[in-house]
Amino acid sequence: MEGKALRYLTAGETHGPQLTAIIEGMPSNVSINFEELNHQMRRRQKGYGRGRRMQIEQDTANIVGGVRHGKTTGAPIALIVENKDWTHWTKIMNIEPIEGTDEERRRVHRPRPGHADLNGGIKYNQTDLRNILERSSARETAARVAVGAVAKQLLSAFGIKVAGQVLRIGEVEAKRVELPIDELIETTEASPVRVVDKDAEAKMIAHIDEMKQEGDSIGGIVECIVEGAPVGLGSHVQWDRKLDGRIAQAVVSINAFKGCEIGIGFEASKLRGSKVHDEILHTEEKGYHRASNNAGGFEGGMTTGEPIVVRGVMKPIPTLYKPLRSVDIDTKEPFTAQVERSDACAVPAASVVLEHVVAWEVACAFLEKFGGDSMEETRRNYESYLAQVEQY
Ligand code: EPS
Repeated sequence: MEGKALRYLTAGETHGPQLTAIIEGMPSNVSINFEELNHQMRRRQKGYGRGRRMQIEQDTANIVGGVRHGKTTGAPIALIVENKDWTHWTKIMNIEPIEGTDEERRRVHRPRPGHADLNGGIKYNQTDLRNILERSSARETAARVAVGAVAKQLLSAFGIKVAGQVLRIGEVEAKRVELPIDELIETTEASPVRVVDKDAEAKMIAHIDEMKQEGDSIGGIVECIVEGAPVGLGSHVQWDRKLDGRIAQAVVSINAFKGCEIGIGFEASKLRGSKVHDEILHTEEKGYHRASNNAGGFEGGMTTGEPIVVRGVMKPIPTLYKPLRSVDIDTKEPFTAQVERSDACAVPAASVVLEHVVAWEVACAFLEKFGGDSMEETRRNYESYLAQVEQY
């Protein structure tokens, strides 16, 4: 994080009073549309396969610092997202010491396979695994969407648009349809599983129902597309300035994500070079552009000016109604995990999270390249660069 033009931190527990995020480095005079911000928050809550918790929460991102009269001031932006569920957890999550039995304290001593429970318990020397699971919960992605939604508003002022779609849920693969970005945004928004392919949509819903009935969960593949980013964001000169590498780190940091692909990704391993690399063309109207976009908008860790295409793979949610074997940390005896409230599938929501973490990384690279303490300064720098690109 050191040295980045733009950075953020989040804090807060899933059943605590709120999630908190601080964004540092946003220039002044970025217009903030609160309705749009909360539209993004609501998008993350939707999706077929979500559990009972989402009936409790109605997420809004409240800005409590760094914005005045609808515009950023250049000061750190502080955002809070309330947990409505907190009212049921005031005793259990109290910051003061509490009296009570293990049951009353809801002490967790049975680590769930696939969660941070056991490793976190060992590492932080906690005998109550709640102190791990409260923070490792994917509830934290609400804060990341709030932060990414601010980044999206910066990008949108420069004509950069971000969309997402679901490509796979468990055994069901959706056909990948190329659509203009606005149409992609509209079509996926109207789908309960965020797909364009209607045949796949029905099969995915049935697949989620089947998993739910069996007390199981299911993962999938989600894709994010960023259109309108100029050539030259990121850099080939140093490993940690390669923007595709930074995006991969951000993607795998999303709860339950296990991998990332850029462009045709792993598919490139099967094809010969002449079928993979994107030929370079030049016309008066478009300037430099590519005959294809297998590279997903990146060469040498820098944007090519073609759309950025990023995919992430999400494992099935590990909180299962169908228990897996584990060991009690008190007794070291085997047990099969107790039933917990859970989502059978959160892949549609994860596609919204993916959009926001990718948007954030692009916004960081954008401000690293163009700098500026105010939007006016950033815009001058951006436009002067575009004029240079046109001359090249
Ligand atoms: C989550 C478990 C569930 C999900 C939660 C992520 O919450 P709870 O433990 O309260 O039942 O609903 O997701 C969210 C709250 C959210 O906003 O996405 C987990 O263990 O990761």
